[in-house]
Amino acid sequence: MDYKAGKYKVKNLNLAADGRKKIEWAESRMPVMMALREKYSRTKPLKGYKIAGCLHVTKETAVLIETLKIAGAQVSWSGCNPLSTQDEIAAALAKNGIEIYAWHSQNVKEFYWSIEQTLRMKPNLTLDDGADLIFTVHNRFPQLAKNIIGGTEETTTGVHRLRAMAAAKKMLYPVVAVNDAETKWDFDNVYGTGQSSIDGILRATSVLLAGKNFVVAGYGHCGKGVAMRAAGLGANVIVTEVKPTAALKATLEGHVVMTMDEAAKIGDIFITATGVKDVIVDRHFKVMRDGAIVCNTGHYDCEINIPQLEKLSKSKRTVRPNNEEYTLKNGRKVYLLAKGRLVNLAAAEGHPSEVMDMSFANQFMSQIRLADYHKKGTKLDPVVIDIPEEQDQQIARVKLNTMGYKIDKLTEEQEIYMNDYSAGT
Ligand code: 9W4
Repeated sequence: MDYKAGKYKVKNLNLAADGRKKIEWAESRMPVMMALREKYSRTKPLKGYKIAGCLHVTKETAVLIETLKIAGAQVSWSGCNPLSTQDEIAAALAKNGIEIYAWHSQNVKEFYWSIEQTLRMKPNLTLDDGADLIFTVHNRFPQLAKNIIGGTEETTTGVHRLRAMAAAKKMLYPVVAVNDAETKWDFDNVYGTGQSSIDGILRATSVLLAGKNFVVAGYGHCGKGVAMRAAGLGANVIVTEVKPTAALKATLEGHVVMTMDEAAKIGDIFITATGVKDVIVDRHFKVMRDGAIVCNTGHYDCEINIPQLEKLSKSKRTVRPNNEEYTLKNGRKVYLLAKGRLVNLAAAEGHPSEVMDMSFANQFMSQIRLADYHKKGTKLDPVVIDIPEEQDQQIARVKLNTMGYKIDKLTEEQEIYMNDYSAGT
């Protein structure tokens, strides 16, 4: 471990060169962040502001952190999940003078120790993914809240917890719900999860998808993205659902819909994306084809009932990284990927940088907006704040520009026509 009090604690500073190459790769794929960096490197709107951040230490997050610094902020960071920290990225950031406390496989005590270190600078802004930093301030260091203008929160779960806290009037400062921006959740879930889940399956198995029966459980945004990409690779997509409208959408997208009891008998590859437990259980495993592949891309690892799979099996062995072969008592083999945890994160690299580009542009712009409110003396209530529609449109516009696409603009006459209710049909 490399440790310098008040500066960093990371696994190994010698990994910095490798980490820097990965960060540079992410930069080359994150044009919106780079455009924002260029713009705000001159005006430095975050000068004088201290930001404590608690978010996955990845190559994309490094681009966010360094952009905050270039915009003038003093930054102190910890990871928000001990399994997501990439030690080479943490090393590269520490080497570049970023205050950071993060290493892979931290235990719970080390995890909260790291968060505490980031609070020693007495931040004016917080940045979260999962709200652990916000909750640490509220529960253990509430006196710090008087210096805090506001915070930003990245995820659905974090925003959910914060709304409950705001309803109970327990929030000490306002927090922007970054998750609820359309350029965040829609792109993360559909295109990010869609591609990275297929990526995880391919890295763990290297199977051909064309011609396979590919069963997607749950046709929410994530399931829709995975189904779309599997179909694009030539798989026969089968969707299982409990919600009639979602199932109907799946059929109109060209997928076949059936119950899991039916799909279990004919599927070659199964992926769960439902958010509920026990989607694939023992009666399904019992009827599966020999060689069936089973994985999960939902948030929790209980969608596939692994204890029941263990019970049905006479032996198991690891055949490839993130791929365990279970030999059932009926003689058939079932392959479980990434121990039923999120296959796109455990077996691949999560959302591609191009997708994180927009999520983190929302984080960055929200931090700037909070600082602007402060500069103007606007006092915000301690509630959950939504991202304004203009920010979504602005980020999408910059993204399109960087991709080289131009779009049309309404003429004045068209605007009048659109808003005129007197003209009739
Ligand atoms: N990563 C994660 C979580 C658990 C986990 C093999 C089984 C989320 C969002 C972003 O949670 C994240 N468990 C693992 S690896 C692993 C990784 N294993 C190892 O055995 C347990 C996570 C956001 N994000 C992207 O999606 C892309 N860049 C980002 O910043 C990152 C990580």
